[in-house]
Amino acid sequence: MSAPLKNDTFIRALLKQPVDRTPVWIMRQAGRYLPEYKEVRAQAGDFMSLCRSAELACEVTMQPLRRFDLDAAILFSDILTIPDAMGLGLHFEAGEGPKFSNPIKSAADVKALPIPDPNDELQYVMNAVSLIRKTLDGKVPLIGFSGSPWTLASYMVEGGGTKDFGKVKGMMFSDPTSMHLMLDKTAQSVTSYLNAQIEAGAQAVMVFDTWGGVLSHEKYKEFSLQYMQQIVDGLKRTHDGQTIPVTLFTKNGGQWLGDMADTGCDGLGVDWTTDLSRAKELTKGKVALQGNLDPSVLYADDDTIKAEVKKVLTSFGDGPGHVFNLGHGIHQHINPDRVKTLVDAVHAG
Ligand code: 1CP
Repeated sequence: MSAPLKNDTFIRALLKQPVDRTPVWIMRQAGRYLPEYKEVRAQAGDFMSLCRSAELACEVTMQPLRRFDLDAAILFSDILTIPDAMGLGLHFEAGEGPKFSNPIKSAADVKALPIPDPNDELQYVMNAVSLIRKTLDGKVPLIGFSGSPWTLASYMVEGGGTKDFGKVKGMMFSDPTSMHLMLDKTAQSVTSYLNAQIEAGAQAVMVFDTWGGVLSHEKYKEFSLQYMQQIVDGLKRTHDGQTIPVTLFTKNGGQWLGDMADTGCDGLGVDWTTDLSRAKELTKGKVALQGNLDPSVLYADDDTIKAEVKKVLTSFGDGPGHVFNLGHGIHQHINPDRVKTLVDAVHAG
């Protein structure tokens, strides 16, 4: 048996149970805005070496928890570990973000795609999860995560980041059969990967659908939501006698919050373009809500940050089911002192 949680407000809020203060964590809370992260990153040499070392991944996961009174830790890894394990050859070019040496170009490439074994090619992630969980010793819960099938497919077909999504949308329109096969294989891979993270010690899981919001209404349901539904249906929802909450997040997905709530997930991430009071109406009390401060508020002074935090808390209003977060990841040029202001303001209420 592992140590009981000393602070379970994050889990309770996701299960819509009462809490005595609103829990808070920050998307990308471990990362380049922290000087101590940059030091470890330099020591590791490259980004994937940092992810592959359980000790270093654990160290950078713990860094933001030493500075701020956060209510959850998130595994330090990346969503692109799955395509890497499928053989696409992930690497990071200086200042350019992620790139794949072997992107998906044809129906034959899709057919040949393997479904990775999480306890083989991705064992390094499970090792990091176990070590982080042990190191946390029940301080706060550990979040495991993955990308959504559509978001992973975008990187797999584009070969890296993109502005217009031309290649992946081109494949979606011209060869929907191959696109569905790729999404189905990816959904199977994500499901077994997240279940392995749960077995290794993740106490909640989150699916990042960063690019679902570039799709039309019809295509979102067919090519993104359907496969997140497949994942929600396939996840272990209890482990070690504890409920494992599942959160879905589609950036720019405000109009689909009602459909997302119907998947049977526990929580939904909301970006800053949708007011939380509106998100509550759309989801009719079916799920908890996580968000949704504009990350750029952190460029402002302390008084402005406190006022903007208050507005988010007020927009959620009364009742359980709110996890405070940014509406997307923290920017790399933010001063960490401003993050402390934010976290303390959330707890002050
Ligand atoms: O050089 C560096 O140090 C790399 C920067 C970096 C970091 C800190 C990358 C490369 N990934 C990460 C960590 C990471 N990525 C976490 C860690 C845990 C935490 O939150 O503290 C998480 C959850 C992710 C998830 C991730 N990676 C997403 C989904 C969430 C989101 O922010 O939208 C996406 C889209 C990625 C891809 C990716 N990996 C890295 C970069 C720079 C990117 C974005 C590339 C692009 O703009 O398309």
